[in-house]
Amino acid sequence: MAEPFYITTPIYYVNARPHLGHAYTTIVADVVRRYHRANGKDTYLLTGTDEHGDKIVRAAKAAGKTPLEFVTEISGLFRGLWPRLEIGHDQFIRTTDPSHIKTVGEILQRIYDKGDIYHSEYEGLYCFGCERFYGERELVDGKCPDHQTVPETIKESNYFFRMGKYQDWLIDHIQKNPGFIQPERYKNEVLAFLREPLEDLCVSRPKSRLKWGITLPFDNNYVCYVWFDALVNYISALGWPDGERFGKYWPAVRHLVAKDILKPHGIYWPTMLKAAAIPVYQSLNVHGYWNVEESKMSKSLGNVVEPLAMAEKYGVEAFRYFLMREMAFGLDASFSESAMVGRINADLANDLGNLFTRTLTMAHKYTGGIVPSPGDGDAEETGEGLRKDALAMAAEYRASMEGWHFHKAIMAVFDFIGKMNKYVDTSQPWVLAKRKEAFGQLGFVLYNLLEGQRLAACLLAPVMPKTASVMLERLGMGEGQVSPESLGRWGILPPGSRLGKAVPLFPRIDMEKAMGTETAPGAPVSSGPPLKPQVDIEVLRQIDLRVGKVLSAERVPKSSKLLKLEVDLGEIRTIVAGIAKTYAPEDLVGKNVVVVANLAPARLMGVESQGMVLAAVDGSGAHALLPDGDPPPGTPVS
Ligand code: ME8
Repeated sequence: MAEPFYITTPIYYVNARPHLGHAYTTIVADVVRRYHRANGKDTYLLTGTDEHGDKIVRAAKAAGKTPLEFVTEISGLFRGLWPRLEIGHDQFIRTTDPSHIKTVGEILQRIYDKGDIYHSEYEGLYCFGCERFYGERELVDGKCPDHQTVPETIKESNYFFRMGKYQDWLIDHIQKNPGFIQPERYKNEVLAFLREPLEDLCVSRPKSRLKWGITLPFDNNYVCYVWFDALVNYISALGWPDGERFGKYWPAVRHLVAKDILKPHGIYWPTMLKAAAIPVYQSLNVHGYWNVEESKMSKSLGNVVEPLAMAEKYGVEAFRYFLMREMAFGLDASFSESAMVGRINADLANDLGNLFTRTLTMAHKYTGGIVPSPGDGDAEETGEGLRKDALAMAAEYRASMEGWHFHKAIMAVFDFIGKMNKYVDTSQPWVLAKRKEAFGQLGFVLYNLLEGQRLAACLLAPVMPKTASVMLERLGMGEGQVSPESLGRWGILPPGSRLGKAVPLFPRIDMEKAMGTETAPGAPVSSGPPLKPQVDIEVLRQIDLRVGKVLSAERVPKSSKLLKLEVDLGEIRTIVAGIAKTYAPEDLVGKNVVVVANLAPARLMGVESQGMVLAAVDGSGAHALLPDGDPPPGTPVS
């Protein structure tokens, strides 16, 4: 029976549309799934949406919808996005699914019956943005580290999970199972946290404050804390306790998350499982954060990357390739469209694409479009090197994929592609083709090149499935070509089989045109990201737009994107705007801009921004809206 391999993504909050970060995690899950499936494992990929809690209620209200209407709509955006990014999930779970709600109730009841959930009065510091209590030592300068707001002291009667009781067990488990949390730095982070006494976890919210949640089975006046509810998705999806899939895939599970949710996954979840007497998951795999042009991705900076827009502009395969190649798993990375275009041109169009067309064109010209036999060449003369390089590369690739070092695996393949390009130059098939006595040699060289690309295609298939499929089809391999044997062996391509015609795999992108308004050649035309859900006029009226006159402007140190402006709105505000790529500071002084005047202040690169300048944002930068005439500062915009 095939070894089970269960991989999960976080279930994403439906308070906002999917962005680059969500796409990255889910693409990684898909790449891992495809790799292990090609290696003969029985894989199962779970993703979904996290739909309860206060955050969602507030977002639904702002959109003028009921929570259920709202979550159904946004959840649909996530569900609809994944197939368009070539992600093949096996299941999409929603925390509003009745079967999930039932399982959460059963787990709560089980832990309660065991005596590990108790009722108590609690006074603590509560961050409404995070929907949780904070301990003093978790705050930074007395503020929530995520929201930069001072938490409110609230006193409430609530239910608590005896998490502290499992602290020693958890430390021991992490130490005895080295791959339990990886990479190492995140394991160390969890262990560092566990050096202090672990407090019990508040797992309820009174219905007087929050109704949008799962009612506690033992007290109708409370709903379940959203994290306790959400984490259970990983087993409710499999039909815990006696579903067939649960029996098959649990606990062979690899959870995949970013560093923002290390604590719930590294501490709450294993202790919850332990308390409920369910085997603990196999591993937690944690990646870093994508920034955009070195700034944190945020709505207020207007730099949120829409995955679909990128994939439509540059092609899904190139987008997947860039994300997997650019980020070292575990570390932060920076996204920029120009870096992506650079990589597409250098790696995909030049190195891979040219090699592929060059080789097929030569094979059609010199061997009549038939895979030649390698046997007739002189290995000494032409170098056994390529075969050895290929096998060493395949081994390095495998070790890197198994260790979640995806960028290294890809680098190994592209290093080999570079070697093949050099091999063409040094072996000079066009010279061999001129000498009859060198025909055996020519066949040997061409076979090596074709077989090398067959192997490269198989190894790149998890990241770029369609490209790999086109390559394999042109190389004369039929459907279902990526088998466990095909990934580490040489000599799979059968001599005598017919080759397809050369096709350009990745057209070169004109950087200037692409970064302007034009779309890349060959890519479907996109007229900007899809429209957001409709809002009621009342929602719009809540936003106070004003004319402001820019009094002064300067660059924000260490940022290529941000300008710090002093703006007169009738009162003087400091506003940080992501428009430094489009405007020199002196261009803006004396200009009128449109400002969102009632936006909550936010810190950007250490500067408090007290509003937001409206701008049209496209691939070339952010173009501020500059009203005509000279309306006085503070004039409302409607
Ligand atoms: O935390 N870079 O949902 P969420 C990389 N519902 N990955 C990013 C990212 C970035 N800048 N931003 C987000 C929740 N992500 C909970 C999870 S699980 C039981 C409940 C990705 O919508 C990354 O995977 O805030 C991160 O962990 C996740 O989105 C957070 O998604």
